[in-house]
Amino acid sequence: MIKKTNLSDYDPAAVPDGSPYTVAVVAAEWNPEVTGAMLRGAVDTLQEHGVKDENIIVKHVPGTFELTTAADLLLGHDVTLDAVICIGCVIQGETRHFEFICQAVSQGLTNVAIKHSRPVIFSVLTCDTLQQALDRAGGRHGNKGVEGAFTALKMCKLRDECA
Ligand code: DLZ
Repeated sequence: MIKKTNLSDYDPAAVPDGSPYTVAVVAAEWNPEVTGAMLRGAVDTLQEHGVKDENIIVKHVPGTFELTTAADLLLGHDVTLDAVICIGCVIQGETRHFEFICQAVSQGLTNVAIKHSRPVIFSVLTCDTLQQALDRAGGRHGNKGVEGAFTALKMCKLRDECA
């Protein structure tokens, strides 16, 4: 049987020291009870792993669709930025908007990461219901903002190793 793991139950000792890094966290304002909890989880986790307060840059964008532009602008503006964690929550509605936003942001963030050769973390929930999202924003399925933070630090370390 394959063991299912919840990344929020991570081993803190396996996360690299964050003290050398500058990390931006961008959160979408749609579904703020979800993205706010993920943002807090991400920032708390970065701090717990040694990222200095002055090296944590928090920005907000109107919706998940805007995460791509924000990540590109931040990485283009600041060459000392080591990673961007992008936090959003898209919930299926009556129209096909959901599909277009999810497709655009997943492809868009991948493109931005490759363009700038720096980690861009996809902390975007794509859910059928608000409850599914809350379950993943500090609920029974952990906090995907927390997972975004330690993923960012692991990717920063990998980038250092490849320099
Ligand atoms: C328009 C829209 C819709 C319908 N749903 C969501 C959503 O569930 N989550 C989210 O973050 N944003 C949503 N948006 C807004 C888009 O992301 C975007 O802000 C607008 O289309 C303007 O570009």
